[in-house]
Parts: sequence; structure tokens; C-alpha cells
Amino acid sequence: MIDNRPMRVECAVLRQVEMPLKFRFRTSFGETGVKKFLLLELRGEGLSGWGECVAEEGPFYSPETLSTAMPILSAYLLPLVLGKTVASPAAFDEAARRVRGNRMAKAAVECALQDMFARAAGVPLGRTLGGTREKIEVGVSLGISPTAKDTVENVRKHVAQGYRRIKLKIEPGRDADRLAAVREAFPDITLTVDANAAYTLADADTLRSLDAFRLDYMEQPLHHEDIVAHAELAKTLKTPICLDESIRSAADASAAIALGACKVINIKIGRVGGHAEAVRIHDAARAAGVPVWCGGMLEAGIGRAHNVAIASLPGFSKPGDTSSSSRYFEEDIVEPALEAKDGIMPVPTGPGTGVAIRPDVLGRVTTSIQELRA
Ligand code: OSB
Ligand code: MG
Repeated sequence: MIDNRPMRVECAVLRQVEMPLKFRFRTSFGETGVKKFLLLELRGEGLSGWGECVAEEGPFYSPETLSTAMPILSAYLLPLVLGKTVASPAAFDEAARRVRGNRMAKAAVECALQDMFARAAGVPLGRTLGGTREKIEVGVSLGISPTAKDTVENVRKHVAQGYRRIKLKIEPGRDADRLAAVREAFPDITLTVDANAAYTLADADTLRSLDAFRLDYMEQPLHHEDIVAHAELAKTLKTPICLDESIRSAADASAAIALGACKVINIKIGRVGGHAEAVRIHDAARAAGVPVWCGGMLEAGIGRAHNVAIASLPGFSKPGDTSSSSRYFEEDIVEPALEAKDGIMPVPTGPGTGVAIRPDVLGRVTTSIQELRA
């Protein structure tokens, strides 16, 4: 962490944004073809900091949604900074503890402050967070395809693009058949699966059958609130378990590690309430010898840039889901574009997130704007 000088936050601009995705993304909990999100700009002292709220339209990945994040931001979180002199992003993180849950809303503010303070200091955000990498390794998360054959073709396309790890979304009935076909076509790729909590312990035989496919890990097979069930399952699996939904905080991470519920952790800034908590999870996992990687929520440029920054920390030792922006969108709202080549994404070197808003593009995809002051 660097020393900050306090900054006065004069106003917040909350935009609702809609960007069509180039593909329909299907998971065990739903399907989406348009990325809808809130973009938060905090202004003060002649500069802006930006945060992307990753809450989705429906409460299917997380209980938070676009329409819960809005009033929580305006009634409880933004008043902690608007018209105030904020000592540091850490001071906001501390003050926001009073607000329980609502981590995606919290993260939007914390990310915008982290960006603003790093810009004021003239330092890349990754470095202010403790990042050491100049480039990060990235994989790709592929949605559920209609058939095993389609799955193999989708994997082929992304392997050809050089992604360092292929993650397949699975659900009961669309699992072993896909994996068998993919493993036959690609015996040596680093392969993982993500069930988004679609199985129960009654499916343990099916999950054990996936051991045959030499997965690097299996992400969130069981209920999002059941760490103990994952510990139970882990005893009977060869494949390591990675937790996503179940880890909302460093306390969750420590409990899951202590119980033997996971050997790998997916860190998402939004799911855990901001960079500060993400760093605490990273530190706890690292101390326990548990590798972490940066997950994704189909972010546009601002959220993606925050992901790249956190993934530059040393404990992020497995490829994350932060694939090229151009995979998702015809045009992104930031420049330079966040693009991976051969599975490697450079960490921007400019101040803050290191990306700049493209006002023309942002104008085209913004569906509503609200300006808030103290
Ligand atoms: O479980 O990791 C997940 C997207 C939305 C919600 C949950 C998840 C995902 C992804 C996509 O896997 C990752 C990405 O490409 O951003
Ligand atoms: Mg996941």
C-alpha cells in the first residue's frame, strides 16, 4: 500500500449501461445475451475514479441485483463519501462495514476510490494493491453448449487463441459427455469445470466420475451456502475443489480452507466487496498455500481493468477468467482495449486502472444517468 493524501469527493455519476454480448452465455443458473450493469464515476479534485458494479439483472448468481444495488448505493454507501474528504480507500472499506452484505454495491464504490486515489498518486492500481506482475495468464470460461460436438468446437476455437486454461460450465446431464469429448480431442490442455452450485451430495457418484478427466479443479459443485458439504465431497474426490459463490469474505476463505472444503479459490472483487477484501482473501490463501485466480462477471472495460490489477498480485498463480474484451463486445467503453495474446494479458502501466473512458462509446450504451451530490 502507498501513502495517500486525503481526497474530497464532490459528486457521483451513476450510469445504467447495456452492451450486447457477441455470444449467449449459458450457465446452470441462467442465460444472458446482453450485459447490463451500473457504472459508477466518482469526481473530485479535478479527476475521476471508476468502478463497475457486477450485480446482474436477476438474483441467480448472487442475491444482489441491479435494482437492489441502486438504492443501497444512493441511500447508504455513496453518502459515506459524497461531499466528504476521504482519507483512503481503506477508510471507506472500514466505514462501509456497517452495511452488511451488498458487496457488489460496496465494491463499485471501493473500486472507484481505489482508481481515484491511485490516479492522484500517479501510480498503477495493481502496484498500490501489492501487485508484482507485469502480465497475467488468462483462461476462458465457456458457457454450456447444446451438444458435446458444439462444446469441442468452442474449445478448439479458444485453444487456437492461446488461452492458458479452458473452463467449461456444466450442469447435471451436461457434464461427463462434454468432458469425455473434449478430453479425447485435447488430451493435454488445462481443463476445469464450473457447476455454479448445480449439484448436491446425492450426485457424488457423478462428480467422482469426473476424476477421469484430469481436471485442474472443479469449481463450486454444491450449494453456495454449504461449505461443510464441499468438505464432505472433497474427501471422496481426486479432483481439487475450487470455491466461487461460497467465498464472500476472508472469514469464509479461512473457514473453507480450515475445513478442507477447497484447495483453490476464485476471487471476484464484486462478490467479496472490493479490492481490500480481495487482498485479505489473497493473503489468507497465500499463507495457507492455497492458489487463487481472478474470476469474471462478463465485465466491460472498467471492471475488466480492475480484475487485471488485482490479478497482478503474487498469489494469483492460476490463469483467471479475464479473457480479451473483444471476445465479449464489438466495442468496449475503454481504451486501450484489454486484450490477451497467446493467453497473456499485459497489466496496464498508466495511473489507476490505466484505462480511459471512450465517451462516444459510453454515450451509445448508456440507458440512464443519475448525478448525486451530498
Ligand atoms: O461462476 O464464474 C462464474 C459469469 C457470470 C456469473 C458467474 C460466473 C461467470 C463466468 C464468466 O464464469 C467469466 C467471464 O468470462 O467473465
Ligand atoms: Mg464460478
